[in-house]
Amino acid sequence: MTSTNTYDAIVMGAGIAGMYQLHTLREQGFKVKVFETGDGVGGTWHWNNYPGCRFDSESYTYAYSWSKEIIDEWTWTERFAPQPETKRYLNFVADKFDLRKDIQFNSRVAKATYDEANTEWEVELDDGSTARAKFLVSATGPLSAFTLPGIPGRDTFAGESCHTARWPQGDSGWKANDFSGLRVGVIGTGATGVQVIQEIAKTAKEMTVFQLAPNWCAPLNNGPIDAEETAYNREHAQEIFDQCNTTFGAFLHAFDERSAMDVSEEEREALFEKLYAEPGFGIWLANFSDIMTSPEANALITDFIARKIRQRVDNPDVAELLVPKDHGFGTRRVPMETKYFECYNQDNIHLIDLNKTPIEEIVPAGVKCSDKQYDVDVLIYATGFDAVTGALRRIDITGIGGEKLVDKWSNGPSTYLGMQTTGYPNLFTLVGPHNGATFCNIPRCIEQNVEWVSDLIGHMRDKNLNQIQPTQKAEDDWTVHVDELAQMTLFPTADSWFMGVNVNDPSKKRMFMLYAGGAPSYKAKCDEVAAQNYDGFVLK
Ligand code: NA7
Repeated sequence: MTSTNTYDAIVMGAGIAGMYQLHTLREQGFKVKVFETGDGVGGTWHWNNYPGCRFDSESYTYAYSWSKEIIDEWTWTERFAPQPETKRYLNFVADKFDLRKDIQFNSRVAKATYDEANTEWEVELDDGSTARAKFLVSATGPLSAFTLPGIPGRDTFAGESCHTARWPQGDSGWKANDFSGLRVGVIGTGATGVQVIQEIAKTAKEMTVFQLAPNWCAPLNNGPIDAEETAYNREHAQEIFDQCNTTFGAFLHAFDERSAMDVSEEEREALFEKLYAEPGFGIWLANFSDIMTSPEANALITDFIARKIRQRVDNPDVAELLVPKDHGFGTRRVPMETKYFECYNQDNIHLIDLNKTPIEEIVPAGVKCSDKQYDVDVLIYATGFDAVTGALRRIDITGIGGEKLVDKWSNGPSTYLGMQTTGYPNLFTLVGPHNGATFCNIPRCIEQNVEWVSDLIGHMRDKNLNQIQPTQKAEDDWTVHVDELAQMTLFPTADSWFMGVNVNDPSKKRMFMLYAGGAPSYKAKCDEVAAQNYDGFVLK
């Protein structure tokens, strides 16, 4: 671009949220432009193409619900679809609705500045080109800004290495998931590390896993979806989506209303066993309702999962390394696994406890820990993300009076509904900090976020309004409310990305980053605010 193009709305990011935001605003007759860093649509499912990457949500609950045509024409092959299938799905949607014509790829937004005089945002891309719009919508994803560890010597490694969120393309060898003959090192054992480790274990000559902290993993219990089930899911799609919209996390799984303490030991064990054998997040989200709020109830499921790990891992010393000791089950994100623990029964897979023998440096031949050096050919960083606020922190966003968003949020984010922050009018943060979509079967809540924002923008056009931002009081109250809800749960008892903790960025404030009130309450609150003429916002 040589001159500045002007739109009604600019959307940053062409993942699930950005694609739907583009579609809805365009349907309402707005002129919309999407800027996307990558060279294709799909966001998370575009970038995270490491081997073993797949859903933890039932595929047919993760899909878009807003088009019967999509539901009828798309076939999910597995209960928890692998990443290539999801990427194909999102490309299918982009083609079907001709989304690409309004998406500019390979275009990272570097700066966004609010022009008070014209009540417009000006965005500047990495190449220096600019564009303007009345509304700016961030659809940059809560887990898109990946972090590499600041281990000394990282750049000296002589073999090949990558972060899981930037897996290099290749037709053969390790890039195409064939690790035969190779010694592989993996750093990180979160949800991603677990998925990639269990996949690499199938072909690697040798794998060394460098673990800082184990997580409470549970079986995914994946399987194929046959034609009969596909037909059923299509026919009952609306019921399935409706059911999701009634549950805490907008999954099919709803908490068991009983307390874990109110049933006999036999009954409790029976439910735990049943959930452990069932597909998906049920063990976390269809469990007794107090496992996430009562330390006593949580201790019971924690003990159950610990017993499972000890049963599945042959070497008791290795099993102990895989049993978390510093947090209860479910207080961090539960990685879903398929024979993950059994990997450690293979002679060629080694688990290194970085708490006992920390990494001192990366050297050309591999990883040097305090006791010895591990030589590897390929080094995989499954070290996670600057979660929730990371993508926004990497854009130079300037609001009213020249204030920088990064400065405003230096002590942790503050928002109203997780949708807006005062001083940054007409900027909407889909799946932003303290937004209900952050702890959710994400497309279900993305649709809520997008539709709410689209309705609001439509309302402003109808009423001839130019500007919206929250009152300071609404923002302060929401921030307190989010914290109060979190304190009613056990999430704050664990260090995790939910709590804004990132070992690679100690500057981040420890603060609950999500919304713990559940998807239905969040939606009800957003609907109530809209019905009360956008109570808590100042419109002019
Ligand atoms: P996570 O869950 O943040 O996991 C990152 C992992 O990497 C975790 O085990 C970290 O240990 C480890 N890590 C991070 N930095 C280091 C260093 N410097 N040295 C050793 N180990 C390190 O990210 P994921 O990508 O697995 O999952 C992110 C989300 O994506 C997931 O929750 C899903 O919702 C999808 P730590 O835990 O900090 O001790």
